Amino acid sequence: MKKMLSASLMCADLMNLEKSVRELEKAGIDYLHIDIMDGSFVPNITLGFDFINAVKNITDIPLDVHMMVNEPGRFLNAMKLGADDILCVHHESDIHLQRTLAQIKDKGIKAGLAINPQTAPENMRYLKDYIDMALVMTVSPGFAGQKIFSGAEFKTKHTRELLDEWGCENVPIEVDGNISVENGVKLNRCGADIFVLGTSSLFIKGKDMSESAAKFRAALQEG
Ligand code: S6P
Ligand code: MG
Repeated sequence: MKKMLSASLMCADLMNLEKSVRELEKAGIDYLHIDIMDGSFVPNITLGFDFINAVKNITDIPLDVHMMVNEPGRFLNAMKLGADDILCVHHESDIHLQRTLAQIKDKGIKAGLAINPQTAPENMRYLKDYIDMALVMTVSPGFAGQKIFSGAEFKTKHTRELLDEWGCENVPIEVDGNISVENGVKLNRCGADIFVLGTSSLFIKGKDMSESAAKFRAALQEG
């Protein structure tokens, strides 16, 4: 599977967002990762639906929306997303997850299913026909700048094995949280496909984003 980079916009300079998006286009970033929080599912509030729609209007880079909100199904009509975009909801956030994932797919958007560090990947089994991407959280969600959790590598590997066993060889695994070059290389070996890049590797003061992205890609290739 093609390895892809997703830039976490909550880590960008929000006062100069369009400039950052142009730099990310130049850097050949595959997705723009947009974290939506509600202050309840996670103890923080970041970006919102108007932000998503505004970004959508200024770039062709596909969006990778990470919903960290309770009952995300309430908000599916608030976002203008298309066939290349991913809308990812959390296993822990919705007791009618099957319905929510089916509704996302019915809208022609790619559906992602995210699991927190403590959630076993086996929980995705009966929803396997409704997911286009599995997001393995490598930190407890809510904040940038955290430390990767100790089970991240084993869990990524286990998730890959299960997806393959279920016939989901084409479903990519995204990893999100403290994806430094070093952690990215390790998780790549465990079967991760999409890497969310934030403060650990891409949004670093004084560093050129094209150079950082190229360095990350080269490290993945070297293995
Ligand atoms: C956090 C959110 C993430 C962060 C990203 C930041 O809950 O879901 O997408 O924005 O992890 O990256 P870093 O390198 O600061 O951990
Ligand atoms: Mg995220």
